[in-house]
Amino acid sequence: MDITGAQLITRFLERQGVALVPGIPGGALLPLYRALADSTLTHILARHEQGAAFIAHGLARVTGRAGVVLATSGPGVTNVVTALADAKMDSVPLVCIAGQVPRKMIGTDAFQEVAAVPMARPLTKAAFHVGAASELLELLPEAFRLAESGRPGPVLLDIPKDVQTEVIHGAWIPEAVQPARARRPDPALIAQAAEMIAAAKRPVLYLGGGVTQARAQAAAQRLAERASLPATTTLMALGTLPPEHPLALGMLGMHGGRYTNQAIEECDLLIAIGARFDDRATGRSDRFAPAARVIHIDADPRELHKIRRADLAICADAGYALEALEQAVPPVLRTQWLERVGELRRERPLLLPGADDPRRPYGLIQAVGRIAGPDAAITTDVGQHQMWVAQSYPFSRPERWLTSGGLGTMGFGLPAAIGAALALLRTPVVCFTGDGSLMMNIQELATLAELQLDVKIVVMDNAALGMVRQQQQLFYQSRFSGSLYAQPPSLTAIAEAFGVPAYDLAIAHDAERALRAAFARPGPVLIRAPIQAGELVLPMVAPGAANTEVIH
Ligand SMILES: Cc1ncc(C[n+]2csc(CCOP(=O)(O)OP(=O)(O)O)c2C)c(N)n1
Ligand SMILES: [Mg+2]
Repeated sequence: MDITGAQLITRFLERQGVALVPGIPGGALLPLYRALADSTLTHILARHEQGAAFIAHGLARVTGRAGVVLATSGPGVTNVVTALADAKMDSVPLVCIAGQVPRKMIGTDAFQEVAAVPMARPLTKAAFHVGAASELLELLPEAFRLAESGRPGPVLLDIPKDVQTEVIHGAWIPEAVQPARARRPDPALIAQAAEMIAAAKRPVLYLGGGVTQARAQAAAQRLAERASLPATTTLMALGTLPPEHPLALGMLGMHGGRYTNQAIEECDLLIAIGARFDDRATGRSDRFAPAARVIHIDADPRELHKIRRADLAICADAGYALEALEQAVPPVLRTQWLERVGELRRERPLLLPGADDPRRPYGLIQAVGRIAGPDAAITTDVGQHQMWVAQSYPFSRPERWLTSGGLGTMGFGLPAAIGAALALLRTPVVCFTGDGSLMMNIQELATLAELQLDVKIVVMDNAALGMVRQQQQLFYQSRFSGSLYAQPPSLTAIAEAFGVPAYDLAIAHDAERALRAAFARPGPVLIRAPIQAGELVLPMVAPGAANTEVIH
């Protein structure tokens, strides 16, 4: 078979089961867009490449399979960089297909030439320059294999325009690749871990995004129940034990409950699974879980001993490891420790002031939780609203909770919600955002209006970069520098101009009824919820402090 590089790309994507490809065309990618027009793939025309890439995040984070994003050379691919870095931090499988100037022009500062591979290399699992169309036969499946296997992550393919038009004689369409999970755990190490768990008096399970990635929620719950292990989750794993679960300790770290951080302070064994001891979770790491021995299980060997020396380190897929541990640990009751945890919960509860008032942050979030129901997918942007949601939303499906955890990228929420809604047709999708963050990819309202997806955008509008304002209030003598908007625009008018109907809770007599009305309306809706600029996210551990030195 004789086909061009561009045709090979689209034929392979079809075979790989990729149905949706967000992107934006440009000169260096036009041969691929020509082939796309003849394919069964559906192109999602975003309005900014970062938006396209975060739509791919939404697809990938919800389905667990690689999202694909198309970007042209030069500014197209530089616009994608933030989303690649975000995917690396949060272990999201992503394949970026980027155009490049024709081979003979590389190195001449040609129009829209950027050295994409060296730029992307530190931010990706792998970045490949495709030097000839025939190399695609290997590199296309390799890109997907790398993106989806072990600890997932982003991969970049840099494909010159003339490689896209080059004919490959005697070509074939490579077989689709299946994700290869990380290895099974060594049984001898699992036996050791089970012994340590059985011997522990005050163990705590510390579950991270790797558990979500492995879709191992049920195994995590079973292990916790069998061995009576109170379990804390990182931001990335919220919902693994829903808040009402008796063993759920909630989120740890900078904005975690005081009882949660105190339980970790007192634990004698910390069992970290698919978690990477991120500084937002651990606080000052040399004072994190000071009395504990540590078992650390992770798919990525580079995470083991990286921040905290583990007493027992196991390189394995979180799901396999949880299942093996469940088989290996003896059932125990641990009455004393669970009583102590109950006491901490009563003495140092996570307070949610205003939880019954839908005009205040926690009350708004809880009202949305009641209306959206347990199957909804939730995205956020970055800031106070993100942490209020993390603290108080009734999460029960971790794979439907999408937030930019490691990189903390403002602008993530709206495009990620579009991606989630494309993946989960007929499931409600809620994007909690801030007035600052929404502005960073607001152009994707046009994409959303065009697609008419069931995305409800809840903008918590405090006319401020609230999280920055909060830190300035708490740590910089309330000198508000660059964190307050002097002339906030009308977000409802902007939404309507894009073709997205808008509701303003500022003019609603009954906020919860207005919310219900907005959610009942099919298709996209933006809901503006005014929030007092002085509302704080508490508790808070100062950056660099120990988790027990907390402002509350
Ligand atoms: C791209 C980007 N730039 C800057 C920051 C730093 N930052 C973190 S939170 C925040 C404020 C976010 O404001 P908003 O979206 O309105 O949320 P709020 O905190 O007010 O709820 C800023 C500027 C960031 N996280 N991402
Ligand atoms: Mg704000």
